[in-house]
Amino acid sequence: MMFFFFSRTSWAQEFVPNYDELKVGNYTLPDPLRLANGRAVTSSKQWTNERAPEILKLFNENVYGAFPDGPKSTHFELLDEREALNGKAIAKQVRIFFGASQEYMDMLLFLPAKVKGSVPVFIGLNFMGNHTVLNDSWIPLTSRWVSNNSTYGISDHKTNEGSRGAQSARWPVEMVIDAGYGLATAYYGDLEPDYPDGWRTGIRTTLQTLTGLQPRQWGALGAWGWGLCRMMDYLETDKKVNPKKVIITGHSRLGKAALWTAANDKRFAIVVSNNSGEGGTALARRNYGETVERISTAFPYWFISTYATYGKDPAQLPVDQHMLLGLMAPRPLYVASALDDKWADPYGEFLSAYHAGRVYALFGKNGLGTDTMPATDQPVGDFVRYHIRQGGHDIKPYDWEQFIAFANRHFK
Ligand code: GTR
Repeated sequence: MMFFFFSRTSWAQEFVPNYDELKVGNYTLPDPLRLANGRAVTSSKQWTNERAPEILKLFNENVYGAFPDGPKSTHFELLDEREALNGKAIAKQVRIFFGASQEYMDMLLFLPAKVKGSVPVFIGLNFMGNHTVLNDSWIPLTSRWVSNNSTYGISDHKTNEGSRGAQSARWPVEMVIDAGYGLATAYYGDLEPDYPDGWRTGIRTTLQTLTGLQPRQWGALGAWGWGLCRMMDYLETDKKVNPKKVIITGHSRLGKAALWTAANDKRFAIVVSNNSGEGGTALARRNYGETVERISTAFPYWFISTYATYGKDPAQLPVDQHMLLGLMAPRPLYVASALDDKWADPYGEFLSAYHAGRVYALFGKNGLGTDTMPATDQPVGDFVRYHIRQGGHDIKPYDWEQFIAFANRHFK
């Protein structure tokens, strides 16, 4: 009894987030446009050849860990192909084998049935299994470990029929199809189950020989993101997909994973972060909502252990998140916040997007175009775009509408 009591009073109750803008504290951001040797970065060429690799390495060594290049997936099994959404879409289930191994992930891909030629595709991982994205009986239930969830009566880490479509509000498949886009998703638990010891059964362990990395050399965010690259390997082979027009998306922890993936893999043409917060788009040096100390204590396994050493003093971090966003340049980048999602520090997300604008400027591209936080539901910006919508930590149809309009604008 005593034991139980003690474990409950650990960090969870001690951490009191700051929600007072006046108490955020002063900070100086590291300069994205200055090389480690002190020289200024004045051209896009210098950025691409010198500064971007330097920054990528700093994130690798201090925050997320390694991001293995491959091996690319070349072995795919089409498990099912059928009409969906009353004939509006073609749905494919593709088993993607990692490199030459027998380990795999299962992708669910929707493509507009009526569009001729190849289409742009939104790609993103889901939290609860492919069967939770759309309520349709042909989508197999995931057999992997899932989080327990009292709403759906999941108590033994095994999913059930009752959870079909549980996440469909976050995945407006029909809206995406009607806009002429495809949608590719997979369960993040296919890569690594989301709990502290998940690495033991996830790809950080099972693919050790293939990646040449020890589990501790990367984190769960990297493992999840690496799966997005393997999905991309498949998309590059599907004639109905335009692989030059793939938009990488992610919500919350999966938004963090999407950003880290896009930083490493330039095949993703547009990058969309939804409510990704600390370790995603929010500036680490702002003490507002979740902090480096809190996230690296609550979810140490998402990162490498070095990250936690900055918990007490994030000013020592050689990077901040505006530099991660700079690594998206010159690709169009959308950063979405939500008004009641204070934990994610919406203003810190905005500022990060704002400061990434200097990198876009090197490419002659306009970023946000303002340093003033916009009003609710009033998106701003050009190549870097931002909105804060009303409501809480979630992905809403409003968010998707903006992402689709953004992709339309940049792909036309
Ligand atoms: C929270 C975590 C956030 C965010 C969120 C989510 O518990 O503190 O950083 O990742 O989970 O993924 O929904």
